[in-house]
Amino acid sequence: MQACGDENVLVVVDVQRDFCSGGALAIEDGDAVVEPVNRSMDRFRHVVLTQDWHPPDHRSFATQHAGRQAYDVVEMAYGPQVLWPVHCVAGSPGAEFHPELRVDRAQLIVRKGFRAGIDSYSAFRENDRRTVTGLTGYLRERGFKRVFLAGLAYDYCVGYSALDALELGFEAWVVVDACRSVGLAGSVARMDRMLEQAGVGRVTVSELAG
Ligand code: VGL
Ligand code: ZN
Repeated sequence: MQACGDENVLVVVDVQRDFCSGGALAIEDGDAVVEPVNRSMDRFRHVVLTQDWHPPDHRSFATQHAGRQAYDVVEMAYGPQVLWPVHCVAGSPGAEFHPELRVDRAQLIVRKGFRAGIDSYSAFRENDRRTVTGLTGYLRERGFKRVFLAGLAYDYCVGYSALDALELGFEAWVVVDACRSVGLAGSVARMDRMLEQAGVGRVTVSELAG
């Protein structure tokens, strides 16, 4: 799988302290993505990073819902929403990228989830499916055809970004060994199924030819 061409871009999703060990929404083995993500970046000429970036009163936080707990699901105006522990608060240490992530390779950093009322899993469109981040326009304007995705978490932000990439007219590939999952009930199997049905490709880091 050719990676280095000018039609290919690697989008590295949310490799931030709060999703790694000791973080507020620590993903099991989350730190383990840093090495394969850095190795993937070596294969690409073009890299974009995303950063989950929430106000302290974000509606995806369980603390904003009286009587609810983290990982409960509530109905929002735009549909069901998982409630998360407070995480990736804009400007806080937990929102920083993992210290070993090769941030210097990024040509663009996209922040998402900064509107208090809407969560954003996809790097392209927020959970209401109408509010856009601007990434589609950026990637189209730069002439990219193929979007590769890696990072955290496979079953949420990586997966929904891949589905959107495809729906918005790009080819989409997930670099599977450069991702880890949150792993709520059934979430990994559900995302596996959605990606397969949509036609998102799966590739490993070692299959990426630079
Ligand atoms: C994410 C839950 C809440 C992710 C972000 O990056 O997958 N998951 N915010
Ligand atoms: Zn978040």
